[in-house]
Amino acid sequence: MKRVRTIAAIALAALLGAALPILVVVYFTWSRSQDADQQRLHQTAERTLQRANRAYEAGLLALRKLNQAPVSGCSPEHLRLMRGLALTTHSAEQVGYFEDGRLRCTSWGMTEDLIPEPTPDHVTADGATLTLGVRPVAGDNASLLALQLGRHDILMDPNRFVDVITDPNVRLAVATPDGRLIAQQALPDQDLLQHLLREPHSGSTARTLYATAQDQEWLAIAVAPRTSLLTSFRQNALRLLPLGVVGAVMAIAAAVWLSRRRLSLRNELASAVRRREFRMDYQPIIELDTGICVGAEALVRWSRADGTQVRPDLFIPVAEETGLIEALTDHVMDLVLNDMRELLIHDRSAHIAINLSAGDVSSGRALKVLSGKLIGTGIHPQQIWLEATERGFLDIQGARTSLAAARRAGHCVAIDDFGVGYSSLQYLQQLPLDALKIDKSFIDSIGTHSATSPVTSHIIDMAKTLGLFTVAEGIETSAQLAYLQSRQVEFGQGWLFSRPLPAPEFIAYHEQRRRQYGKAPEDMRNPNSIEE
Ligand code: G
Ligand code: G
Ligand code: MN
Repeated sequence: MKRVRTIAAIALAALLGAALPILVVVYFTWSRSQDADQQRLHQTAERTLQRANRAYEAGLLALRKLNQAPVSGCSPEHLRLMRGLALTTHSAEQVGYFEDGRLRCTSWGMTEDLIPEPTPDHVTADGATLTLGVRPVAGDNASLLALQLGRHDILMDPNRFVDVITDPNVRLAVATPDGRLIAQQALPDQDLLQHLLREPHSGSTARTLYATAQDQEWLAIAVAPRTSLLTSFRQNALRLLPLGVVGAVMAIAAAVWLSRRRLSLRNELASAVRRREFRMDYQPIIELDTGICVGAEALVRWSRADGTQVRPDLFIPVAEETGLIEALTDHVMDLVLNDMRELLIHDRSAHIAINLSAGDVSSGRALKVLSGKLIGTGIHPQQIWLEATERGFLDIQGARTSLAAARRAGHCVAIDDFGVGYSSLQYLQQLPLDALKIDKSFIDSIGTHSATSPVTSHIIDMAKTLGLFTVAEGIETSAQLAYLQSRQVEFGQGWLFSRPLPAPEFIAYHEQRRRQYGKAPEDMRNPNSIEE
């Protein structure tokens, strides 16, 4: 069940981890595409403006030449000149000449019909006039634009004004600055067009992007549907998506790797517990006053099949999570009793401290198991101390019951890693304890500052007030030792004395210390011990 839940949680994390890079890429691609398209559209509007101006100026140039030519109206030279300019001016379809308000002749020749001079729709800044929807005298009857200056006019195809090479999805329009439409490429949204003619600006709607460009003669409008945005988005996305995919794959790989490591650690731990692949190290505990080795703390060691060591602070939490801790604690007890039986029988003042996990403490199960295992070994319960961390006291009622039972059975009970957890003084007072182990972090602070951490001193005072004896953990320097001795801390362990040792080495160490410092005094024993 736990496994299924872990896998589900990991899968969810992997999914989120994978989705995030892709979403980020999509978002950036989208906003990049939108910006890029808007910019491109604006450039298109600018180019349209230039195109309109070129067409207009070509017409204007031709008109000026005609007006300045020293020829009499509709003379053969005049007609020839008009025909020549109609042919050479790119945007011109027809050139015309007015006299007395009538069109008298054109580049096609003399006019029979008396066509009146049109009423202009617009006057340009150069003083030329524009008339929309004019039909030529000859040729097809397309609706043209008449540009007139003086007596001459030029009929132009308005499409020349929007003759810009661009994306086929982009539609263009050109108008006068006051909003009179000159030409358009069938804009899909005529309402939008009207709006832009009244109020030129750039922007977007749900379905389109649009941009305008303007100078003193013309207003150019470019409109693109968002579908074209989508294509450029797709192109951008195609370019960027591999990045997102790589990110996603990396996230998934990391999640899978972590989960497999976690799951494989669980599986490996389960089989290690089944196969009993653990052994114990023993870190000597020294009476600080005399230097005698009074016992050791048993520390579990797991060497994997490949020879690598896993630290207990890594696998103990996993064992606690998976319920393997009970079997592991049982195994630890077997190992300790087996390793230390001879030493403990030989030296009744010696003890071994066993670490209990939180579950072991609150359930009280470990104690029953221990009592059963001790029967027939010849080891006194007084020689086995139990260490419980503050996490074991969260269930204060359960802790009190099982600790009291442990003391009744003759064991000495210590609170481990004191000061780093969340135990309150009130709890401490309520618990039936014998000893307090001062965490290494408080010992570390001794002598490193000009004044020793007041907390360390406080913890020592507190232990004394509560009638507990103290064990200092992680003593590394003689300065620390001197301080602890001056504060009458009873016991200590640490690299200054010895690292955790395999059983035979610890037995040798213990023996050597005994010879060096003499026999342990009787009061080294558990104050609760019942003498036989
Ligand atoms: O010496 P070492 O690095 O192995 O200790 C790491 C931590 O692992 C210690 O703080 C101790 O609380 C925990 N630990 C060591 N051995 C045991 C054990 O046998 N049982 C439990 N529950 N914890 C242990
Ligand atoms: O159960 P507990 O948390 O007390 O376990 C003690 C841990 O501290 C073990 O991992 C042990 O190897 C480590 N240790 C013991 N003495 C010293 C010491 O003097 N210095 C350092 N750095 N670690 C120590
Ligand atoms: Mn400990």
